[in-house]
Amino acid sequence: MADSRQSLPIGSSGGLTRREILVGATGAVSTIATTPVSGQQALETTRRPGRGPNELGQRSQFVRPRRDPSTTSSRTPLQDLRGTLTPADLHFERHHGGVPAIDPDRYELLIHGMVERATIFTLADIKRFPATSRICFLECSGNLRRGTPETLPQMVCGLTSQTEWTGVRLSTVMEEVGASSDAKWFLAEGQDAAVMTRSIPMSKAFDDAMIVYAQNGDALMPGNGFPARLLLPGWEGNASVKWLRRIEVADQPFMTREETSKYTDPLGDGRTVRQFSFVMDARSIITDPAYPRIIEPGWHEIRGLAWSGRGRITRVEVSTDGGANWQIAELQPPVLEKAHVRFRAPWNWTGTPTELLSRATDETGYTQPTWEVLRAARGPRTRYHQNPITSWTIGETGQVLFGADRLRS
Ligand SMILES: Nc1nc2c(c(=O)[nH]1)N[C@H]1C(S)=C(S)[C@@H](COP(=O)(O)O)O[C@H]1N2
Ligand SMILES: [Mo]
Repeated sequence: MADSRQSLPIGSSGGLTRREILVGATGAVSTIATTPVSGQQALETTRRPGRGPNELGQRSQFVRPRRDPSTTSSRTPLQDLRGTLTPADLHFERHHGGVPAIDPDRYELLIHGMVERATIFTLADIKRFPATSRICFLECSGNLRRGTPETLPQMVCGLTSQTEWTGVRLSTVMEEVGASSDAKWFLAEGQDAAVMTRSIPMSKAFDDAMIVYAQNGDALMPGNGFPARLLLPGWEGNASVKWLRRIEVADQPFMTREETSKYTDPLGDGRTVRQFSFVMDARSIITDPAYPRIIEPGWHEIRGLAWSGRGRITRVEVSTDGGANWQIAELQPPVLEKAHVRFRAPWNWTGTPTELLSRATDETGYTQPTWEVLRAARGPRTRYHQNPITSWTIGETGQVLFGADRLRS
C-alpha cells in the first residue's frame, strides 16, 4: 500500500479538513474512516485484527502508572491520573501490621457493648442490608513529605486516593442492633496483626459513616480492607479501620494507642495536645507542571487536585509569581463533598524563573494555610494534619522542581 499519507508526521491531517476528520471518526463517512490520516502506525494497526477479548483487562503496554511501595505504605501516582477516581490497584495503602488474608466465607463482625442485641454478622448479612454508594477521598493524616527539590507529586502527598465505595450505612446497622441512645463512642477494631483500634464518636455513625465491601464496583482490594472496612468520609484515614472485625458501643472513648501516643498533635506550647483531630483540612496540589517535567515557554494549563474533609471545595487559587498575585482556577465538575476535585488555570510562561502555588478554600470558608501559619498555630513537633500550600519552582531551563524551601524550619 503506497499511500502518500503514510509518511506524514503524527497529528498531521494530510490535507483533510478538521470537519472531515471528525465526521470520519464517527464512521459516518466510510472512505475517511478507512484511510489512515496520521502516518505509519495508524496503517499498521489496520492491517490485521488485534487480540480478542480476555478475562481480565490490562492497561495498555504504553501506560505504566505505579505506586511507590515502602515497607509500610505505597503512594498513589497523582501525576499520572486523570479525572478523580483512583483505580483500585493504584489506591494508596498504609498498614501497620501487613495485609491479612481473610476468607470472606469465614469473616465475622461482632457488634456489642451498649446495644440491645449484641450480634455477629457474616459478610452475607452485611451485604443483605440496603446498599449505598458514595464517592469520597481517603487520606492518611501523615500525608506530607517535605522532601528535596527532586520530589514527585506522588511523594509529596500520594497518601490520598478517591473511590466509589459501596456498603451499608453504619446508622442502619446501629439501628439493627439497637444501639443505646446514651452511647457516645464506639470502638472499631481490625483483624490484622496490628489489631488497629480507634474510638469514633457515635455522631459520625449517625452522620455518614459506612461499612464498605466494594471499591469502584468490585470487592475491596486486600490492601484496602477486604472483605469489609469502616469508612469515615473526610476523616483521617487511620480511623477508617480496615479488616473490621469488632465494634463496641460505649459512653466514652477507649483511649487506644492510636489516639494517645499516636495520631495526636502536640501544640506549640509543648504542654497541650490536639486529640481526636479527625477532620482532614482543605488542601490542594498542582500535579502538572510538576517535577520531573521540563517545560517550554508559552501557554500551559496548570492542573491539580483539591479536597476538604469538611465538605465541598468552593475555590482554588493559583499563583504563578511565587505568591504575589493569585488567580481563581476553574473547578472541573463534578465538585462533590469530601471529594477530590480537579482544578485548572491557563498560564503563559515567559521563560523567566518563577514559582507556581495553589491554595484551596472549602465551603466552611477555611483556606489552606502557608507553612509558616500552620507552624505558628500547631508548633514544630506536629507530624499529622500538615496541609500547607506547596509549590513548584520553574528554573531558567524550564526544569520544574518541588518547592522544598517553602517547607523549611
Ligand atoms: N486494621 C487496620 N486498619 C487501618 C490501618 C491498619 O494498619 N490496620 N491503617 C490505617 C491508616 S494509618 C490509614 S491512612 C488507612 C489507609 O487506608 P488504605 O490502606 O485503604 O489506603 O487505613 C487505616 N486503617
Ligand atoms: Mo494513616
